[in-house]
Amino acid sequence: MSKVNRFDVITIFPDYLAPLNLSLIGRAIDAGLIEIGIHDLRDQTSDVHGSVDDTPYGGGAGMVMSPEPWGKAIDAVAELAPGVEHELIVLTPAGEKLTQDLAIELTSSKHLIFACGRYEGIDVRVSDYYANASGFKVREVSIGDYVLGGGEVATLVIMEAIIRLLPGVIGNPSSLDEESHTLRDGDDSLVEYPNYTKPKEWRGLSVPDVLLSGNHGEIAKWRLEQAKSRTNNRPK
Ligand code: JCH
Repeated sequence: MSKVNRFDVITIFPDYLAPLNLSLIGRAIDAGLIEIGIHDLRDQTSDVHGSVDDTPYGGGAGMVMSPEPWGKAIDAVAELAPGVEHELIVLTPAGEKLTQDLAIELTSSKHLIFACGRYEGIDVRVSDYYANASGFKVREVSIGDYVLGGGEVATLVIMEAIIRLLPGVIGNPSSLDEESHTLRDGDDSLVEYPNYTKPKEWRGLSVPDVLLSGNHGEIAKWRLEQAKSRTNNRPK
């Protein structure tokens, strides 16, 4: 299966994406596993002020991002990955919720383009236009039911969730299918079981005896029970 190898992010705050050069993602870039481009939306404006927003039709508070700078920016970054399908991710609190299953699905895309709005968001005709443009797939995505100031932090979250799944990015690939939200009980995904490491006793707290028993069957059974009770007792 083909995997993502190019990400482009369009934003009016390119510095917000600086953390992409650190840690796991930075190493994936340095190793040549992925390419990332960060693009300033204002580079696509023609007026001296670099205007990217305007008042909403129909009235109401706040400003809405104008469609044309977005159209120019998206057309330009699409040319950076010729001959593959472009998947445009528009961040919005109203989008499809990010889950581990969605992150896994997005690893199959060859070119992901993240549109990071600000203000009250982007004129919806940008999503509508590219949804009907040949060579594009469009998704509106949210990372959870709370309101951020813009799409940049949501993009960091989604990119990290995807990139750590790509072959070669994590040293120990078996740690991927054992972890939180991939542990399964039949069809249901479970949260992680609790972890312990040395020392055996710390500030009066002991490691459960079963984990010191060397009995791998009992350990697996205990971990599954812990994961189930944590899943069922988690608030909301
Ligand atoms: C965003 C905003 C009030 C939007 C502008 C662009 C994503 N999960 C998640 N939470 N928040 C976002 C997100 C993504 C992109 C943008 N804003 C700010 C503020 C709005 O309506 C009341 C909509 C927020």
